[in-house]
Amino acid sequence: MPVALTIAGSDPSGGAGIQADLKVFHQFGVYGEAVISLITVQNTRGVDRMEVLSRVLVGRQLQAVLQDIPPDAAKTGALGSAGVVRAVARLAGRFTFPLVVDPVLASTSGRSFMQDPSALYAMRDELLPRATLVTPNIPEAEALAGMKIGGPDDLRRAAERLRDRGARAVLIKGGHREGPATDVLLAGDTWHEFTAPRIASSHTHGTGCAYSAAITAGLAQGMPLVDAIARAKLFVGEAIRTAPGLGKGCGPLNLHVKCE
Ligand code: PXL
Repeated sequence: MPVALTIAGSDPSGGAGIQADLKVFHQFGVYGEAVISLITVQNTRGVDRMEVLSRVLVGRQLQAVLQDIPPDAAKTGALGSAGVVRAVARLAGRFTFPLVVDPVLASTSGRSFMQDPSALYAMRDELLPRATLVTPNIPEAEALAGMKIGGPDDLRRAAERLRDRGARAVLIKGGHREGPATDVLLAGDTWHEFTAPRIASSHTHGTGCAYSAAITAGLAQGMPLVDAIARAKLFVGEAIRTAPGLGKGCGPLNLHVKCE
C-alpha cells in the first residue's frame, strides 16, 4: 500500500491542515501519516488562536515515523516557526522520496501561521531547496520570491526565482487571479498550465491543503508529477463544486469525491 506523510497544523473543524490531508490520502487509497507542527483554535469563521509545537517535538515525531513506516511521498503545510521549518528541513535532506512543500503563510481569513519573518526566510532558504515541488498561491509566491505579481510575465518570473532557489518544480496557483483558475507549473525548464473554470463559492476552506495532499497522494502512488497535478486539479474542482455547505463561515470542501 502506498504511504503518504503530512507535516502540518491541526484544524479542529476538519476542513484544512492535517485533518484535510489525511482525508484526501484516504480517499485516494493511500495510507496516511501525520506529524503535527502546530495546533489552531478555529472553525469555518476564522482562526482564534495558534500554538506552535517545539522544534524538538516536531523533529522527534518525524524521526519516529521515518524509522518505522517511511512514506513514499510527503508534504508540508503550516509549520509555524523558523525552528520547526529548520528541524523539518534538516531531516528532509535525507528523504529518499518526493517532498511537496505547500508554503502556507496565513489562513484564508488572513491569520498568519508564521510566528515571525525569520520563518519565511527559513522556508525559502532551507526548505525550498529540498522540495520536489513547491505550491504557493500568489501572495505566497510574492513573499517567497520578493516581488509583486501583476500579470502573467511576473508570475513566470516569480516561478523562475523559486526554481533558482532550488525547488525542482514550482506550481503557482491562480486562485487569487481574475478569470479561470489557471495554475502555472515550471518543472526544470518546462512550462505547463492547468486550467479549470472558476467556481463562485464561499466554501473553499482548505482548498490549498486538499490540492497539495492530492498531488502528494499521486506521487506516493508513483504517478509522474504532471499527471499527479492534473488529477489533483480535477479532484479539487469537483470537491468545491459539491461542497457540503457545512459551517457558518467559509465552509469545507467535499473530500468524498470519487477519484480514479
Ligand atoms: O489552508 C491553509 C491552512 C493550513 N493549515 C491549517 C489551516 C489552514 C487554513 O485555515 O487551518 C492548520
